[in-house]
Amino acid sequence: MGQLQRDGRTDVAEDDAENADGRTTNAGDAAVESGMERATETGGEFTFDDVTVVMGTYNEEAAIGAVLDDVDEVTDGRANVVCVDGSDDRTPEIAREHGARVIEQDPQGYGVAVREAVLAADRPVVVTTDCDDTYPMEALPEFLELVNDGTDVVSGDRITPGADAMPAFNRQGNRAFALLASALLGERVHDTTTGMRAYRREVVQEITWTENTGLSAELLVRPLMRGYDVREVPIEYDERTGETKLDPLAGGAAIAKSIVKVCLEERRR
Ligand SMILES: Nc1nc2c(ncn2[C@@H]2O[C@H](COP(=O)(O)OP(=O)(O)O)[C@@H](O)[C@H]2O)c(=O)[nH]1
Ligand SMILES: [Mg+2]
Repeated sequence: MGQLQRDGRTDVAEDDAENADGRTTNAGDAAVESGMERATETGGEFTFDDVTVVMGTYNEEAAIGAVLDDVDEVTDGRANVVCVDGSDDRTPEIAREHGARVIEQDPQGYGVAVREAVLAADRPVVVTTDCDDTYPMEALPEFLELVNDGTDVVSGDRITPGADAMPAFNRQGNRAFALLASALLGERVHDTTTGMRAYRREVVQEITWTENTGLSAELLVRPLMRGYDVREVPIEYDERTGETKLDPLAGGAAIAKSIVKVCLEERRR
């Protein structure tokens, strides 16, 4: 998949070269996505100008300023940001002050928000994160580099480095979800519920997403089972700013159910 995409970008570069000779070409048609045009200008590699960072935001006024500042600092203000917001606090105002695009949505759960957010991204590389200051935006350059190496989905693995800041119950639960998914997938995955990933946008657009609390696991499992190039990279995980929006018991049960359902559906495809 990644190889095909890289080949596509090379073709565009050749068309542009022909154009420089004054011959008429379809370079404009070939470079349907402006991100592809930009990628050719930078030697076929995506830059942060090609990245949209997306998140669901639900009463995160204590954290959102720091998260968006980090995105700006790490990407030099070049990544754009989409927040799908269900807050009744100042979160959306703070997001807009930071230049983010805010899509308002009644709060209906994590996956309903994040699905809308990934589908609203308008650049060729889509990064998800939580809006709680737990995920290391410093890892964005590494994530982008892996996408440029041909990886379709880069998944931040919190569990392997220890996730000391995660509540112990959640850590054990996340280990169990990863074991369950690994057994069903037939290959070892380490963190199925991480909120921080980078996707080539085609991946999120080509697949129909059905899960809510289990969306994060679904966003890993379906691409894996369809043969996309998915890679986990270890990331540090910080203590949350503000209150969690997920009930660990009910949420955990929903995630386990989603993993089984999605694996069975993918096997039957
Ligand atoms: N818009 C919207 N965002 C949500 C909803 N539920 C959770 N979120 C956001 O999704 C992200 C993940 O939720 P979080 O509470 O961090 O879950 P945890 O990481 O499992 O503790 C956070 O940025 C939340 O603000 C919702 O119903 N609507
Ligand atoms: Mg979180």
